[in-house]
Amino acid sequence: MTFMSRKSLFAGALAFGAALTVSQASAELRGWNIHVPDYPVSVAMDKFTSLVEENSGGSVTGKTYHGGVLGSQPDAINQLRIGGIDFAVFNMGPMGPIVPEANVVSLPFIFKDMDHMHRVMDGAFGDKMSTAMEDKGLVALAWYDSGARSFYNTVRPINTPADLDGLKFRVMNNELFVGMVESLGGNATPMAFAEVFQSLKTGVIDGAENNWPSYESTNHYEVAGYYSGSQHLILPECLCMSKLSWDKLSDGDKEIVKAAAVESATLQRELWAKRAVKSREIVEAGGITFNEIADKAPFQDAMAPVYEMAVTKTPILAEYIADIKAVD
Ligand code: GTR
Repeated sequence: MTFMSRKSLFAGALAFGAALTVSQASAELRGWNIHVPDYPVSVAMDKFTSLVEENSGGSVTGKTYHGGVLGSQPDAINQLRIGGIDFAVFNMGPMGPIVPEANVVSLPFIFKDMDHMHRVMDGAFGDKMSTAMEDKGLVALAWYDSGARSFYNTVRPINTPADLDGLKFRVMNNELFVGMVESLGGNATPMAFAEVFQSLKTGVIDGAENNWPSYESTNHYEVAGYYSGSQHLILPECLCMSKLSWDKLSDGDKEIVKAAAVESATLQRELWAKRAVKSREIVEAGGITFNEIADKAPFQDAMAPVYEMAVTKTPILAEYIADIKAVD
């Protein structure tokens, strides 16, 4: 064999190797996640991909890109719909602009508590929501937890709606949340999650709202030390797959993916419960001022225009609200 032919053989082998890598890489499902790698959502998503890989004997593989490196949630929802990313865990709050039916879970105080939310989402209502999402290209595989969201800010404790007066709060991308803050007398600005820390620090906003784990994992507690237990939103999160990616799977692989998602949700809920306690301890040790809100009725009463706005825009929500209320 001449030097030349050995060289071309080597080049051929390299090209073959590269082609393999490319095709393997394109077969790997890409997952979007906004959270840091040790967050309950992130650990559960890693469990999901490892179960899928193991149970499919490696025919389906996936990797989750944590920390929001693939962009903000509103962009990622659109990316998922067109197959730019294959799976993701989305908070249902910013889902409303794409799936109007999803706005029902973004109605403040719609769920009595976390257990009630689980009973609703794990029952027939969850299936109804999945159907609405599938019509928009999103296959809901399982429901994750994200606790209850409360207001926090840099200025003062909130005990009554009047305490929001003159304060500017970041909200997630959904006009219902703008309505929610404005109905309480505050100002609201939709903003990407990743921008909140800097905006709190520089005074672009005075506050935001979130659950204990996100308040802690983002370090927002270091710059906005008044956390008031309004618990106005209990939002489920969805482990979703792009319908385009889902439709490419064999029936057997679909079953494997679905089962892995459900198993990962069980883990996520366990991790969530522990992290909520731990995060609260961390922020309290970090010196935040927490107050319970003794009387939540004025906050709840102020939400009437938000419910009205939602139902006027999407009349079927009247039925969905009744569905949720009918679950004990
Ligand atoms: C978190 C949630 C994220 C994101 C974030 C936010 O609690 O898990 O998906 O929605 O809140 O406020 O944007």
